[in-house]
Amino acid sequence: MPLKFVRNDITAMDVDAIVNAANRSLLGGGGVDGAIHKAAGPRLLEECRKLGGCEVGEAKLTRGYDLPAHYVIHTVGPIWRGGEDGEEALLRACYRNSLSLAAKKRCKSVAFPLISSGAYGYPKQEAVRVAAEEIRAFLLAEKSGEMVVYLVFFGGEETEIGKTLYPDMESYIDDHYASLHRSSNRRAREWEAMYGAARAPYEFSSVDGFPAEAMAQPKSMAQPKSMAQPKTAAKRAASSVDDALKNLDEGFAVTLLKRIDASGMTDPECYTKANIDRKLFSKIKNKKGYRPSKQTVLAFCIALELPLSDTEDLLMRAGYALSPADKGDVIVRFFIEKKQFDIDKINICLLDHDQRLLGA
Ligand code: AR6
Repeated sequence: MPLKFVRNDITAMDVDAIVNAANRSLLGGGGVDGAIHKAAGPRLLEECRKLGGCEVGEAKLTRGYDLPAHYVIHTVGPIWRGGEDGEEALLRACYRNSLSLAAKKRCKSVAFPLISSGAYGYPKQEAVRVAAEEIRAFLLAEKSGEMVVYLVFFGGEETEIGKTLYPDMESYIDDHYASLHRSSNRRAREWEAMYGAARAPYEFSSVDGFPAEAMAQPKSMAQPKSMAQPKTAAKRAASSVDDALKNLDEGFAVTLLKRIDASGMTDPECYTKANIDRKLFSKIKNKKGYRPSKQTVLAFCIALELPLSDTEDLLMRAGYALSPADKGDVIVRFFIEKKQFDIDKINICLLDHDQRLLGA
């Protein structure tokens, strides 16, 4: 049921069906169409010849032949003519019709390229928005809840969604992440001058608003063995540790479930919005001591539209913190501060910056 953004050559994807951005003849062409025909071998063209072409917005299915994918769904995107020619409705129809063909064939995994966004000139970030909206709407309505849909970005393809929709994002990253690295480099140089390169520690300066715990400690601050505590003091420390353990805060799973109840969402509404599949959610809910990944925790925070302080609390309960040393964290923090909780937009910005994506 999740929508996943990946960078890949679609012909290499081992899924039930890949979608081809074809032309109306269905007899092959350049771009992804050419790549699919080349990888599938000549039998694909033979089958395509029997299909009698395809109208814009519609979709037809063939076998995948030499491809790892079992099927190819051929759809014909609109040519971009400035946006006043019904392009968006036609592009939406491409995704809808391809997905319903895939569902009819009981496909559990489908991969799409960014239809129309190459030779047909559809502006890339608009093409991504339409694709993500249509796929998500389909997945929300899907009865079986089993399909995984990939939106495939090719090579270094960038959507620049961050730069265009959020022009202040790059300067935010620069202020919170790049400046940190600049100052850490400066500190490293100072240490090098004093102690030589071999001893220069990995040290961060404090950065506005980020908790001190998120900062790495220089190795030189670790307590030497000779400073170990005497036995009685150790005993006292042990009993106070026991006391402290008795008063442990609620763990991640309990807090998450309470927050879902408080939000008014059902569990499936929440994990779908978080781009998490049912299996993972039930692991979190039922498996005692299960520790989800940081990206999973953040996905729930975004789905629940939590403000920064609550996000930090939920992260902490799973043993994580937002770090200024992590570009992905800085990007997520930017969206939370802006109260922008669209996980697809966040993931596309993360992908543009080569960071790990939220959710499944
Ligand atoms: N894997 C994944 N995505 C790819 C691949 C690949 N191997 N190759 C290209 N893309 P385009 P369109 C991306 O031009 O705009 C053909 O000649 C590419 O970066 O393939 O719908 C047809 O026969 C872009 O994001 O398709 C039609 O005549 C996306 O696929 C016409 O082009 C779509 O680019 C269709 O044009």
